[in-house]
Amino acid sequence: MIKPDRIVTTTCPYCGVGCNLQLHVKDEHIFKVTSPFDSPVNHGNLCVKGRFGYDYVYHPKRVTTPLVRRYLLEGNQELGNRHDAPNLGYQSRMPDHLIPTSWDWVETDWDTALNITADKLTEIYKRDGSDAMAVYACAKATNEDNYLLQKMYRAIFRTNNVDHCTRLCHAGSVVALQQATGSSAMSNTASQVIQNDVFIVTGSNTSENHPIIALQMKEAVRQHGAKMIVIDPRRIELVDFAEMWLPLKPGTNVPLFTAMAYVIVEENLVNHDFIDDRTEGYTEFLATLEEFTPEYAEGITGVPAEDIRKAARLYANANKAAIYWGMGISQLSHGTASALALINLAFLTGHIGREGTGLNPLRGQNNVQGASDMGCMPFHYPGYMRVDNDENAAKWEKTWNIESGGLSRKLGLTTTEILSNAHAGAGGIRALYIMGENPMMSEPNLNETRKHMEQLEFLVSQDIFMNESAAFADVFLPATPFAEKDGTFSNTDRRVQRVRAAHAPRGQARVDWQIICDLAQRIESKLGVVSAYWKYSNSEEILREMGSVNSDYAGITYDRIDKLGLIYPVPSMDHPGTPTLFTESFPRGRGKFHPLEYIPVMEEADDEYPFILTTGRVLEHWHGGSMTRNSVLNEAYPEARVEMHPADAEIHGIRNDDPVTVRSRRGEVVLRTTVTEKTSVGVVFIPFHFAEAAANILTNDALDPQAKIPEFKACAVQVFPARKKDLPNPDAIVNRGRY
Ligand SMILES: Nc1nc2c(c(=O)[nH]1)N[C@H]1C(S)=C(S)[C@@H](COP(=O)(O)OP(=O)(O)OC[C@H]3O[C@@H](n4cnc5c(=O)[nH]c(N)nc54)[C@H](O)[C@@H]3O)O[C@H]1N2
Ligand SMILES: Nc1nc2c(c(=O)[nH]1)N[C@H]1C(S)=C(S)[C@@H](COP(=O)(O)OP(=O)(O)OC[C@H]3O[C@@H](n4cnc5c(=O)[nH]c(N)nc54)[C@H](O)[C@@H]3O)O[C@H]1N2
Ligand code: SF4
Ligand SMILES: [Mo]
Repeated sequence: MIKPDRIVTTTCPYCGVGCNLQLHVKDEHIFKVTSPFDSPVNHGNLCVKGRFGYDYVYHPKRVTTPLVRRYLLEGNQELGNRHDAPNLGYQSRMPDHLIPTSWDWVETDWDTALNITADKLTEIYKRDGSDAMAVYACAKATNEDNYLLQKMYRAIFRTNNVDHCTRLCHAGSVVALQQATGSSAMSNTASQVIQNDVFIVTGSNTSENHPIIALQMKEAVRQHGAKMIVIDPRRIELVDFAEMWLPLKPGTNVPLFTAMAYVIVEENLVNHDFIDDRTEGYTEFLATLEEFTPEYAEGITGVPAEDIRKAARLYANANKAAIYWGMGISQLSHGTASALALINLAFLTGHIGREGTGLNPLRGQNNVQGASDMGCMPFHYPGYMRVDNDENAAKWEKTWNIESGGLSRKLGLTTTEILSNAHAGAGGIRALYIMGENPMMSEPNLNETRKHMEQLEFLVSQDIFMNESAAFADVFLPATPFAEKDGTFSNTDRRVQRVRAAHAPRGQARVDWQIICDLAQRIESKLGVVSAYWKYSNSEEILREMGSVNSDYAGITYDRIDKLGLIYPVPSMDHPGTPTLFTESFPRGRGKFHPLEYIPVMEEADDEYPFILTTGRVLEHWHGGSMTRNSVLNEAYPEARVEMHPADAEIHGIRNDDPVTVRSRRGEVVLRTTVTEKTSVGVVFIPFHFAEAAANILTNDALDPQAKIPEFKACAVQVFPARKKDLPNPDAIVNRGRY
């Protein structure tokens, strides 16, 4: 047995569950990962990613040297044409027409890379002003990294064009929860699921995407007698443990959940005390319920009316009931309405504000909760303080040593808007800074996204891999992954936990927040200002600065969160944390009912495009694949597959493993078929992890009008047999790239 030099306790870099990891380090390498049995979140359990998925840290393709394009060194603008010229490595598996094969990367030192970055950003800012500047923050990076990134853009470039992948994720849930309660996080912790008598899991493939929470859900059913209702178009693994499964058609959440509300009202299962004491808008809501009979919903959703009645009774009659949800609610052009439909149910029954109840949007990325808390959003400073409020702005102006009135009060652009506004001329985004995101895999309609990327005048990528988006960048700043940095992540329970470095950065890579501080000072000196403070000696100082204004984090110190973390709000140094929200009231006062109407998905199946495509994830892979496809996990799931129901496969003469072309109105991909009853008739599923058959070439970029989240969960496609030789070769890249 290998004896470790040291064992470092830290937090998993993958999903929002936030499992505690012990990294076993020998000779400056992690060689094994275990988990402490007393960890509050996962009790020693880990999924395959947490246990085995750390080796991307050492992958030969990791970039650990700053890179700039040759034209920037030689000052030759001609070479800066994004459209042609030879391919020079660092490329991805993406089809050729989607990657810029143009420019030459040159390895350089930090001084050169940062000076060029500071020069270009300053030049563009001076010429085109705040509105030309934008930044994507990173839900993989720490709270400290993210806080400083938005500080740099707000304090120096005076813009609120700051956003991150939360926009593509729980944006619908966040907007709905804000409107109805005034808060946007999970109301209860995931581990309270064992206290539920009844719980609904909807739009969440929990076993693959929050595996350790799924374990607790199964425990709730098997050991504590809870009844689980799964509402999902796919036959996900949790269905095996469920009391009921309601397989609704994609995009029909509003009629289904509103019909449940209809039944609860019709059968007088409502909690009148809760409605009187804690809510408003009930009468207006009632007035719109009339049309949502279970029979009407059956016609739209395909779920038998009797099942809708039964599910409504189960949920309403429970003593303690909760709702857990995911992307099947949020990622629709009516994502906000879908989440509001769930919130209405909790208000009707009073299943909120107590332990073992609640409204629980399971947050996805390891630190998406934290990046949002840190103000990496276009409408909010850290702590969800609106940017268009003078009092809030004044607090941050004081903290950042900025003249009164200096911070922008103008709401910024969202992720999707930032890219679609990339153009020359008035109001155009000219410079984009991306810290650890991959829009060229994660945005919908990639052929369109590519056009936007090409419109940028200057793009900085700060990442650990040359991902599909960094291929468009002018400068690449090599950051360190979780294993090489200190800081904190905030998980889906709002638990703030420590991240600890296992060893020093590889090569010349630097910690994200240190890159930002260095760059910010160079930019300030070029602009001739010295305002905000950038000289931190450790990451805790950064968190303390943020917590001095954001009261949710006021009582959080590294010492206090050393072993167990703390669940915010933690308003003072002696406060024990707040696992259950809304026990007395909602942040907006009363919870607000919202009347809803049914709006179909933007693109329904028709004769020409007869299948509905839904996209999502598999257990072994992570999003655009930068991490997991550069890991041993890729061997467990090496290629893109489309799932199709046996009945559809038979009609179309498609067998398991056959290559097929999947085509939408926006593009096409070729991949192998998995014939399975996991998907339903008329619906095909593609995970979006595979650049060589990128699901987002197909998806629709229609947005939810309020949350601006794209409709990743439904678009119309054709599926037809393809030739084997048209299948992409997932290994092609290995020979093409330099790393
Ligand atoms: N292995 C792995 N785990 C991950 C991630 C990853 O990439 N890989 N990503 C993380 C992130 S950022 C996130 S946001 C979470 C996402 O976790 P999930 O929300 O579980 O994500 P998806 O895989 O998109 O699955 C969405 C579920 O919604 C269902 N669905 C689709 N359409 C509808 C609909 O119209 N109504 C309803 N009610 N359901 C529908 C799908 O069938 C599927 O079961 O996972 C996190 N965990
Ligand atoms: N079709 C379809 N598209 C979707 C979705 C879907 O369900 N279907 N889901 C959407 C959702 S919910 C999400 S959250 C988005 C995710 O979209 P993205 O956030 O764009 O995807 P990731 O692949 O997680 O990108 C993270 C990047 O951060 C880098 N990285 C990792 N650790 C660090 C670090 O410490 N520092 C820095 N600087 N970089 C780091 C990784 O190498 C990687 O390139 O995708 C969205 N897109
Ligand atoms: S459940 Fe999430 S946090 Fe836990 S080990 Fe798996 S990926 Fe990591
Ligand atoms: Mo997400």
